[in-house]
Amino acid sequence: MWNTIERTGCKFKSICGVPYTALPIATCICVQHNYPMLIRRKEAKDYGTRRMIEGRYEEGDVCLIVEDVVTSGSSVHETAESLQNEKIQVTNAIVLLDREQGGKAALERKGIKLYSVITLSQVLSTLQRLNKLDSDIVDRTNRFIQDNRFDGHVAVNNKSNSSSTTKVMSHKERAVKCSHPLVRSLYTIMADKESNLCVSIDCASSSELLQMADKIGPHVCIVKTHIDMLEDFTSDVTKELQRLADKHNFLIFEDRKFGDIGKTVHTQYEGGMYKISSWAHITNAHPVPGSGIVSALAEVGKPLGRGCLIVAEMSSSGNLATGDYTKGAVKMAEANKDFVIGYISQSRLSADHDLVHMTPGVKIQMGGDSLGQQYVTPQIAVSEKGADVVIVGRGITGAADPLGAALEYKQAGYSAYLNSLGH
Ligand code: 5BU
Repeated sequence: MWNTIERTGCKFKSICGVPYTALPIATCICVQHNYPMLIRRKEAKDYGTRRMIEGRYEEGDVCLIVEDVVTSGSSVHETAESLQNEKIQVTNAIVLLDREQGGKAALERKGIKLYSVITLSQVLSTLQRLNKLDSDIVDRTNRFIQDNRFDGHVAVNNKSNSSSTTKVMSHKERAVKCSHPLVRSLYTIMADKESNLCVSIDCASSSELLQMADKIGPHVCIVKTHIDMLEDFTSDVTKELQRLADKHNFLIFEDRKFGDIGKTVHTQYEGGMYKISSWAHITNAHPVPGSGIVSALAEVGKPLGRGCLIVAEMSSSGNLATGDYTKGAVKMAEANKDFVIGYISQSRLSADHDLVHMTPGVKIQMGGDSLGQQYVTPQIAVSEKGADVVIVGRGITGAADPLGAALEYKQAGYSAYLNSLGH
């Protein structure tokens, strides 16, 4: 919680825990970081001189509120009111877990910005990804949260209130409504990190790959690899990559582009030196061998909760993935949604919200390279080509300042997404 407070950069003079569960948390933070602690009396004040707020404070002081769980936000608000009655200012609150039932928005309406260490969707998607929670519980929990949102102090049933006019579904909505758990995880990450950016780290050195993933990881929803480009591969690289994926909350996409008969791809996906299925959340396949490729990869990947993208279109000039080939690819994905989570595409191919469209060939400087790659800007990829996720390689990894470039691509891709929602 302290790390989150520090990251927000918010300034305050004292700290007040919402009684009672947050009192020990506030106490520890105050002791460890040397802040005065204020205590709000919860009991009704029945005799005159007793103050509702105990501790050392002056009029105009700014106090940070600490809470363990926020649902409607009413406990935080009550504590803020007691402090404000003493002319203590409250503009920020920190909570360990935001149950995402409207508390954050309700507090914001009262002028209090709520920061959370973790949200309930993050908890659910993480536990599900690690196979610690089955999808039935996740579905029921998501449904409960959706149907029990708070507006002020009144629970609003979303079903009777769903007068949404936007045609494009938001990441948040897709995080709840999509059927594949991995897709829900992906959209949860995208919503939480406000990023529809996948960075493609195509390099020959393991340390370069890991350093770049560590640096750019906080700003992307996916890190894409070509693991067979590494000259010094050992299984430690993929272990470390998984650690970074947990640390920075991104998914790993091994851009293997399987393209052989079922029996062969089964072994290539599960075994060999790279053991791709054991560490890559997502991989992809060419549809050219027919649907046997999907069945074979699914045999390996489905029990592990993995997902596969079908390469339905390509970015390189003169490629043959067009017309009926692309149509066949679209059908193959739609018929195998238990394992296929979407497409690598250059246009919006399916109206099915369960299928993610990821688009490579993206660079702010349009044009191409000398070997046939063709680029469009992140704006065009999202708003004209219908990309849900933009895949950027050299635009970021080849920049003088890869972190600065990643932030620029993240901003460009995300604002194009917000525009598509009509925001
Ligand atoms: P670039 O550096 O942004 O050009 O890298 C693009 C990445 O996406 C690279 O790893 C390609 O292998 C990958 N890619 C692509 O560029 N175009 C395609 O149609 C497909 C994959 Br499929």
